[in-house]
Amino acid sequence: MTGLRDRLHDGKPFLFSWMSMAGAQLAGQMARLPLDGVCLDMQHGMIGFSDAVPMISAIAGVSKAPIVRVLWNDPGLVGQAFDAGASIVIAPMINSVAQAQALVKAAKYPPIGQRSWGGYTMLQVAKTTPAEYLKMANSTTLVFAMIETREALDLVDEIAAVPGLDGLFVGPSDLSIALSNGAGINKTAPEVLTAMDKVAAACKRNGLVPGAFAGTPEVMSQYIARGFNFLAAVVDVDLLRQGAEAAVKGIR
Ligand code: 3PY
Ligand code: MG
Repeated sequence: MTGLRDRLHDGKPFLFSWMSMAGAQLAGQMARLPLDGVCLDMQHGMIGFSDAVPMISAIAGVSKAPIVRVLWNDPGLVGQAFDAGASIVIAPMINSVAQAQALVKAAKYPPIGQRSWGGYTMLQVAKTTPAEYLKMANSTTLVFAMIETREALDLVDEIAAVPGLDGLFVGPSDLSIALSNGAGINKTAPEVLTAMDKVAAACKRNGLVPGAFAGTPEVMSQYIARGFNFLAAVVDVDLLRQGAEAAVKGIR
């Protein structure tokens, strides 16, 4: 998407919904919410590739950013998500410089990486020709490495310095499990917030966009206060439950 990179670098909160459920109709509705994009969670969600293709088109169809969190840092999956029209790919569990370099290699065309050419839906979504797409893709499609382990945290400055990476994305659930040695999930535990300061500083030093999964307004406002601006704000399943709870509150 043209303008997306500048929008993410302008520092203002870029808030998106997080989808676990499959369905193009549902994705179209989610894309109409007052948010900036929709992320398909293909790691822990119930969304396969043939589900994702029409969902991405439905999101792009209302000029919102289609984002995909891929199942794993696998070059095939990263290329496939971009070929299907994703504007942003988030890859889980990036724990070394080599893994971050492999991610960039899969996500960017030469001279930055080695993304393989092909795919038709990306051209339909971008409404452009192959020649134009090739010219603009390295700057209009963005790739985020997830920081969610102790190893990643220890190496966060080195990972952030990998050329071609556009941003870091904190997975606070996994990070809190790691930092508490498995004791629990706490997205705003003091050690998690301290770790997030380290991630935000690494982003700042390297010109990367700082992102994180938030999921609730309380968590989100704490992350925004720490400099994060690319944020998963709401989750489809939670919205349904919260809506139903609000609808019957006081009645039963
Ligand atoms: C995490 O918090 O670990 C994530 O991967 C985001 O859901
Ligand atoms: Mg995670």
